[in-house]
Amino acid sequence: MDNNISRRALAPLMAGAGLAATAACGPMGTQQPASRQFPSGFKWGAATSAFQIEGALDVDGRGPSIWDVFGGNPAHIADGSNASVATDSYRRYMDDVALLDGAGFGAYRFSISWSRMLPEGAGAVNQKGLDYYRRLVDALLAKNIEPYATLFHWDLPQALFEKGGWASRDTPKRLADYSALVAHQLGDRLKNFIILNEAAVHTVVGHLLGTQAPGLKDGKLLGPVTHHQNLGQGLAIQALRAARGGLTIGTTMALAPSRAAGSVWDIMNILPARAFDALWNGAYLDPLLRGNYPWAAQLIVGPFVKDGDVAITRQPIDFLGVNYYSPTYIKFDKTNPSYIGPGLPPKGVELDAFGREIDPSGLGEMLTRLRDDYGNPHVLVTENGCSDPLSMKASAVPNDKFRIDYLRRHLEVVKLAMEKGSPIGGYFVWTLVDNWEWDQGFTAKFGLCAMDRKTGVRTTKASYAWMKTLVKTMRLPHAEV
Ligand code: IFM
Repeated sequence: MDNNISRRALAPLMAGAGLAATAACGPMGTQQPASRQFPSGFKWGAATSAFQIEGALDVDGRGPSIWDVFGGNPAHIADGSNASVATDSYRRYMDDVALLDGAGFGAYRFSISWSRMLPEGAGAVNQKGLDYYRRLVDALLAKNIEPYATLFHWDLPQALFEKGGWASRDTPKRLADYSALVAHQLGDRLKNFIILNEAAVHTVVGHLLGTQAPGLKDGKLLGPVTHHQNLGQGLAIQALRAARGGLTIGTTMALAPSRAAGSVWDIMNILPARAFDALWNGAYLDPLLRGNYPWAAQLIVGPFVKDGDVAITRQPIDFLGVNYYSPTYIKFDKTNPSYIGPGLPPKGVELDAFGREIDPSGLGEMLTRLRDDYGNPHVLVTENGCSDPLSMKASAVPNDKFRIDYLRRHLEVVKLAMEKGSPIGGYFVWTLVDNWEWDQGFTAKFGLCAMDRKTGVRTTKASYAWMKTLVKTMRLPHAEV
């Protein structure tokens, strides 16, 4: 791919890259599971990330991240907002814990802000930052909610970016050091770790399209940024295991089927769609689970892979986190050196507020591939959800039937996959409270709960009550007629 692909064109393609408001999520049939009863022990949770919820960016010694810099420029953000308050969760984390507890969730996926722990990305620890995560973890444990901490959810410390960011071979080592630090300091109570969040999105949207931090538009960065995140992940897994035993370690990927755009007659779209699959899915799955790169990804990462690297990227994991939103559509583009161009979903398909196609079968497709082609790893669905219609207004949709429908249909696919032999241990909704959705600012609202931005007060939506019943009964309701 080249940096002449516009963000608008790729918007329907990618999780993590949102754009035009079209409609909220709506109904569509899927193959039904034999039983709607989830097994006991199945984990239910909600997922968030530090930069999207914490606020308090310059409080208690936190250092800046690349998102402070990129998101601090109103021109980069749809509504010109910033994350200086977000959902104020640095101060209001007990409100979040109460909501998780109220829904009966047994797990919470949050991320640790690297630059709150290590303001320079390395070196001296910020004790107050550490204390915050200790308080959060303890508050969760007090309510029997299992903490799952993501170590890198896109908010690279600015100091490391200035030393080369993910283009540098040093950043993987810094990730490993930071991971070891978290394990040493918090691992007595925090047992579940997710190393990376959606590395493909960070690579492509942050370094090629430039519409998310660090805001670069340089196709030459695809190779090093992809490989160094994989390398850092491998080193971080090793570092966590060396730091202490008894940890449960995984990572989270934005998996998406890559489909040839157009009709069956558009056969020239097939090869670019396969190549995109290799860059989006294979370039992260294969080094971790197989110890190599798919052929098409080799072409871009090859020059950066040193002897011994793939032995590091391939690590045993306890679970693979699957984030799923929609399939991608790709077409042949002769103006692009890679011949990969963004295509559109078929006409008439349902789109969510982000212009992402709503297609739960795409989740089923990726779960089947994990089962058949990748050794059937233990899976947690670590993100899935949809936004209210995008709006500059503060108000959310309290009776969010479209979200209930969206969650139900994706959960039918999860259950079906389990019945076909996929070891899926849990499901985390994205997200708990409407938060700061990156370059879309506050215009997108993915929460089970709304928040009054003036008071910080949270109110539950209908989907929260629906999830609460599901968690209690473990039984997936049928569609309301
Ligand atoms: O908000 C994001 C999250 O940070 C990563 N996955 C997709 C979500 C919704 O766009």
